[in-house]
Amino acid sequence: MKQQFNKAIVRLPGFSMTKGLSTASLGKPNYYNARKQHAAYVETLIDCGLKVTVLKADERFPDSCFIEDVALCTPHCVIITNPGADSRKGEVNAMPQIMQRFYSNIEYIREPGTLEAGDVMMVGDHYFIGLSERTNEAGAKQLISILEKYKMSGSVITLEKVLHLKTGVAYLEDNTLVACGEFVTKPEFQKFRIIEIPDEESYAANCIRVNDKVIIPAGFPKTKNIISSAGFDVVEVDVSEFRKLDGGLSCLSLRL
Ligand code: CIR
Repeated sequence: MKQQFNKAIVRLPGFSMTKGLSTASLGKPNYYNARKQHAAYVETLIDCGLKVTVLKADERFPDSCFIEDVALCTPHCVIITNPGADSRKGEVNAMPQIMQRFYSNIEYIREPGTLEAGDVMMVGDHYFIGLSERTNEAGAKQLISILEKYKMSGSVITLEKVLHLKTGVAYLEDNTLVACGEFVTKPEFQKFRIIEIPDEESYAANCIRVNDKVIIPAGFPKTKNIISSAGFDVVEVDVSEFRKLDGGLSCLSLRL
């Protein structure tokens, strides 16, 4: 069954975003441009039919606009994560109160488990969990038991090069994956139709299917072409300021 979303939750970036974690070597993000880009991102989600809850910026946590990492939304429960990055651990404290508006079942990943939901890709009621520098085996194991409690399932994928699983792969529904680099040849993914993103546009592999549209980052013409030619309705959003912090399109929202 195709996943339909009707809500999204985002958190505005704060001035402190300039101190966010980064390996990108693309310079510091410009806060004012980031706010403009974020507003356009929210508009795009609204155009895709979502009701968007916009949380205020939390200056204590420079990476807190990447809200996808701190909660995994499933149709049956939400799992509040325990980020692997020390500077991000405190981001989760605000989440139970926010999520109780949307969920009656709230679960938690606890120490020694760490997990960031950018490492989790939903395919129907199965969840692929990337083992990364941020998500460890204990975290993945806890997540799998929680999923099983709600009659869902999970399995792990080991990452070699990228920050998060969804940095390099996205599920577009219809048995179709967008994948780049190490994910193109993963045995676990061979049962899917794989749309391969060329290495020079690898950033665009982090895209999201939201109802009838596929949202991709602006500035990646080959990706736009490839995904459109595969039959999807593609919309572009400029998230270049967030790219400077290794953040992709998916990281900026929780979709439920
Ligand atoms: C971080 O390193 O945690 C942030 N600067 C970027 C997080 C991006 N999130 C994601 O890929 N899911």
